Amino acid sequence: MTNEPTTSAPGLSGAARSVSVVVPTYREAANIPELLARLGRVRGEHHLDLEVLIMDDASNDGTEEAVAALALPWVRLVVRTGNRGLSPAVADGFALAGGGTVVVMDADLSHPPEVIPAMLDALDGGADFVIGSRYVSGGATAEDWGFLRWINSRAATLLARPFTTVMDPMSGFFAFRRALLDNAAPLNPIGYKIGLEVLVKGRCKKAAEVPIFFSQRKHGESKLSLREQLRYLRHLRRLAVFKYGHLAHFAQFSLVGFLGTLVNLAALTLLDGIGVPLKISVAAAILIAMVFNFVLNRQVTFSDAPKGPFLRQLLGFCGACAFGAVVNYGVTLGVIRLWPVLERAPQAASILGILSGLVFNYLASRFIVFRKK
Ligand SMILES: Nc1nc2c(ncn2[C@@H]2O[C@H](COP(=O)(O)OP(=O)(O)O)[C@@H](O)[C@H]2O)c(=O)[nH]1
Ligand SMILES: [Mg+2]
Repeated sequence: MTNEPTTSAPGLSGAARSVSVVVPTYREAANIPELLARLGRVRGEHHLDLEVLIMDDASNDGTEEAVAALALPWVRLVVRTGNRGLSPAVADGFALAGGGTVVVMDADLSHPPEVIPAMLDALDGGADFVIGSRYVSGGATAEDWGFLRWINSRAATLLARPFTTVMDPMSGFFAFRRALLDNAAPLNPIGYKIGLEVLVKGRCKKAAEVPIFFSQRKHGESKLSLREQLRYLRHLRRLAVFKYGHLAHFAQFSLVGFLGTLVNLAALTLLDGIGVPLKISVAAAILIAMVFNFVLNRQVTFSDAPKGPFLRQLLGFCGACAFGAVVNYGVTLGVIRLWPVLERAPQAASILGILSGLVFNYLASRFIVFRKK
């Protein structure tokens, strides 16, 4: 590729602003005419050099005919057959986008195209990422959105907090300068939230939000499934590792340890309740919790490590934990020896011991039991 000057250089006032609108579609034929009519109006009224890339996953529902019938020279339909999915479709759109600014929006008319000029203004004003936002003042969602979907969206938003402080990071309506992608880490769009992926991997510093009224989709149905929501959790995990490295792994390891404590207590309660002798209940509960922790760490925390033989890895993990217990013991007693006043409050020393044991367990797990290739 050559580096020709374009009319889209940021801040080049007067020249038409060049924009590529990427629209992922699957079975949206009924929405295409109105979407393109409204985009066409925005294009004309604001004198935008605007192209639309419809990234369709071979819907075979009349989408191709609907686009062909309108015969708009600024609209391009790409029918994809491989690597299906919303995020891959959008990522392919990025690669084809010729405009200096990229806008991503849904085809189902939930996202008002009329807001695009305001989004461009925000970029001109210094923002590096602009969101069409439901949750800033002036924004709203359609009335009959349903409580479940609302709470769901809110919870998902809260979970994204460690990565961004914007109010609506889940939005599928967003804009950024295409050049942002040149310096971004490789995108790994595994889930629905490609906007969040760009925001984090693009290391955006100044995100802005433009309020939108998020309408109920007019035709067709949503493809957002429960499976997508589980993939969202995996997506968050990857972003956490990208942004926080070891700290993210350590946090997961600690969370697993906390859950293991609950499992330990629950197992003890259960076994004791059904009359198992205490000495056996205590030992069995510890064992159950250890296996629980092992499995979760193997499948989740250290899923990036190659899976060794199950039993051998389990023994390694238990060995690491046993050493961790020794570290805990040593640190606790050491701290008490250092500050004899703590003899009356051994819990304080014990907390330091537990933390040291945790860190030791983490290091042994990460670098010995679940080491990466
Ligand atoms: N290319 C492509 N687009 C998709 C796919 N799934 C959803 N979309 C499009 O992505 C946008 C958002 O999807 P939608 O079902 O409305 O999700 P919701 O708004 O979260 O309910 C719409 O324009 C869909 O047509 C897919 O697998 N491939
Ligand atoms: Mg939708």
